[in-house]
Amino acid sequence: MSRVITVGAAQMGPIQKAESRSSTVERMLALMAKANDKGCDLIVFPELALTTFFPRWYTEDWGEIDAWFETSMPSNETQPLFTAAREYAMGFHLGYAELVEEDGATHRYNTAILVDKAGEIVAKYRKVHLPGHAEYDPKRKFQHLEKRYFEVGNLGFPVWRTMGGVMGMCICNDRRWPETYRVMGLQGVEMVVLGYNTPTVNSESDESPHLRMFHNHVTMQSGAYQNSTWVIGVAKAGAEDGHDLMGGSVIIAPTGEIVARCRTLGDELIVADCDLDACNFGKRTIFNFAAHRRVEAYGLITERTGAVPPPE
Ligand code: CDT
Repeated sequence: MSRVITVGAAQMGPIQKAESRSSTVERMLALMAKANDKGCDLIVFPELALTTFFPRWYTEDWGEIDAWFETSMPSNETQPLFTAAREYAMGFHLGYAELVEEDGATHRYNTAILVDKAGEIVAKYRKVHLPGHAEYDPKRKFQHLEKRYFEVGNLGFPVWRTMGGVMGMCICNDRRWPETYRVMGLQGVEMVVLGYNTPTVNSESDESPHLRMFHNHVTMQSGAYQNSTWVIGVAKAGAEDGHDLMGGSVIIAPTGEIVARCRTLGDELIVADCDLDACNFGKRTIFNFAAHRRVEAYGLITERTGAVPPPE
């Protein structure tokens, strides 16, 4: 018996600083309507899908920054997404900046949620691997201030049994780290959904856009193959106020193969029928963790953060 989830990867074109939340949500609703026409069970939106990628701008004015954050989910502006999910019986994944009062303090996270077909939030993830820097860096072509505006996520990498399978989430830079997928792989993950905002050029080097796209895909394809899981990677793409973000959104099978890929830098939906039972072969054979992993040799992975080469 197959367990097919029809997934729509909803790449979004640029969101300019001046674009309102409600205009962005209108664009997302149009993508949801398309996904419904194509029979999708789940639609995946990018990281920070409701706003421009604001960590590229430095400010010391937290009031200015907090305007990019959501203090409730759903909110008046995002409620239509939840209503559409219920109407279409289609789950969705959404990335957004979360401002929350917890344990008597204010916290800011780069967050993603999974909403089920009934329009209920069933899972929340907060980004663990925050890239960039915390202070203004005059040497960079542009800033990447995630370490300034967000705290490191405090929820780990859980998985959830929902949408008929074992689902996991991560966000953008997390996709480059093998630990991200392996922690979820050890919980039997069958589909990892993630969004990204990745500049087309490197702010610190002249790495080619082609190489950056290769790294985008090779990391997600390895994560999929080495854990025998589907990976859905969805970009916010195009030029946001003159800053180019790469596209290249993909749906990746548990074999590591790309089965669908976006071709534009705009709002674009790609769809694939993802059979969760296609994860079984890899999990039973070459990546049968119980049979083949050697934890006695992996201690450094959790004991050490930075690389320490042997003495000369
Ligand atoms: N949003 C995000 O995590 N972007 C990073 C860019 C890193 S460059 C400092 C990424 O890994 O794609």
